[in-house]
Amino acid sequence: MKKFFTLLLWLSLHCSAYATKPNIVIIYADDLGYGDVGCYGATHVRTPNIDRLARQGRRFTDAHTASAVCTPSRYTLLTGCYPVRRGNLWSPVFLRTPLVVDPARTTIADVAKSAGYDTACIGKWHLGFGTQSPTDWNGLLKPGPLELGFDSYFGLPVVNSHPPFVYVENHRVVGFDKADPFVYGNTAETRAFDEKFKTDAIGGAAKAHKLYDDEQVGTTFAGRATDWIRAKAKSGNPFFLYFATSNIHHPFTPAKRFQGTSQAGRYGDFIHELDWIVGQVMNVLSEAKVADNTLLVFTSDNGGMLNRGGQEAWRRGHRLNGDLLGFKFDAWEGGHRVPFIARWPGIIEAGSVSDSLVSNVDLFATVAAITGRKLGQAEGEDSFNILPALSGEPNAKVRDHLLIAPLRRTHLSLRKGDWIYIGAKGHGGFGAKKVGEHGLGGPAAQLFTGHVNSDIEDGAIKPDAPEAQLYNLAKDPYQKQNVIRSHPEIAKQMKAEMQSIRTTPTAPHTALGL
Ligand SMILES: [Ca+2]
Repeated sequence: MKKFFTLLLWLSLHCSAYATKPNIVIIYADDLGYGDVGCYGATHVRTPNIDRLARQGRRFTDAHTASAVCTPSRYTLLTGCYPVRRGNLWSPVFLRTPLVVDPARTTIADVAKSAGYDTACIGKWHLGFGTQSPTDWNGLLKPGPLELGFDSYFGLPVVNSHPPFVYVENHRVVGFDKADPFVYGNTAETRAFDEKFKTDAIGGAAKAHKLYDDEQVGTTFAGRATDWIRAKAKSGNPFFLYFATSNIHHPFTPAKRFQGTSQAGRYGDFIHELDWIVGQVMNVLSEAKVADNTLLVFTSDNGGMLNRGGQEAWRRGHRLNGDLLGFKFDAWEGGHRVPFIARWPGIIEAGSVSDSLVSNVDLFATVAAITGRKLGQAEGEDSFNILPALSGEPNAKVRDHLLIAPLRRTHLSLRKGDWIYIGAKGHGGFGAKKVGEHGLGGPAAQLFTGHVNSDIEDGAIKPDAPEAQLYNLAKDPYQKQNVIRSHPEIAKQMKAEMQSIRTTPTAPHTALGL
């Protein structure tokens, strides 16, 4: 067996040696936390398809998104570059924001495209369109996904919680009629759901809005993705699909058939729909007889969020991020440690578990390695090829550090070995203080969750808490004890290294030590 994996490792390093270029499908869930699926410990939801994927592939326990926030996390996946290099990309973008990725930059889709792949993006975009602010939703939405290496795009242009609540296909809003244009400042004709916001930011375009039914988004995306895979499998050309689901971002709007099916409220029901979507993709790969020649990666853009749906799930006993401290947006582990499963029959050992440190930023160099695309210095400059950890020994070390960006720039963090250094006190994310508020998080949330941290007392940061934080995750995975005062030299070194990485790209595109 070891010889087999050594051979695979050799192949992974001389990757054009793959006889047939494998298809690559990345399912990028939204806000799915470390504890949100069965194979990562969830007991109040059922995820038979995702669990089956883990049994057929490799499940990672130490996978992190390089940002704890939707937009910068997606930027990182597409570019293989830390969002701190992109200027002020710390927050989600909304309907007025131009495209945040420079079309001149090489994207993961460009990498696949240049290796002869057919490429598509289906689902949530959330990276802006065009070059002007505010975005002209009545015109051509360009540059967008098609200018970043994707042959086609269909999906939700921003995010399911914020307008416009329409679909976009390639360069146009679906169902757009110039006789009934979008009008900024009007109220959209769209269904109301809790935790769906700003419906008065843009209106008009009644027909386009009518085509968007919140409870049909998951079904629609699954249909589009499976149709595309089926067609491409028939063509015989290798394909690359970036499939970004709306599940499980608020508002929680699963189709009727999933409502009331979980023990974690509407939050859990939305996970059930996500699991069904993953099952649809797995089924179509099998039916089209391409499952054996497809790398299927399932992961999330950031950790679970303690919004109102998350609070309801928590009350019912569901633990969004398992026992990890913190939530989406945070520098704490709950913000960015995510499920990450990879299946590639015959290449990735079925049912294996890896504790290697990996990140979404690494998918870029990994896709380049698989497709045989050589990378230049300015392409995917923070991305490591994680193939040795995918296809080789489960605990192969592919990177020893990772820069992690939460919502607040003061809390930029560096993971190095077992240590994580966080540049300020507290969580660095959303900070609403009352239960029932959408943005509940940080120290105040601990009165609700019962989390324990040495810097926090009675839901507030202690007056004498240190200015920054240091945790040894091997000894203290749930970040109960900030040990920065016991290890000032480690903190000092990591702080300096963090600043150095900020200014200097880090990755040689290969795995560490190879
Ligand atoms: Ca997200």
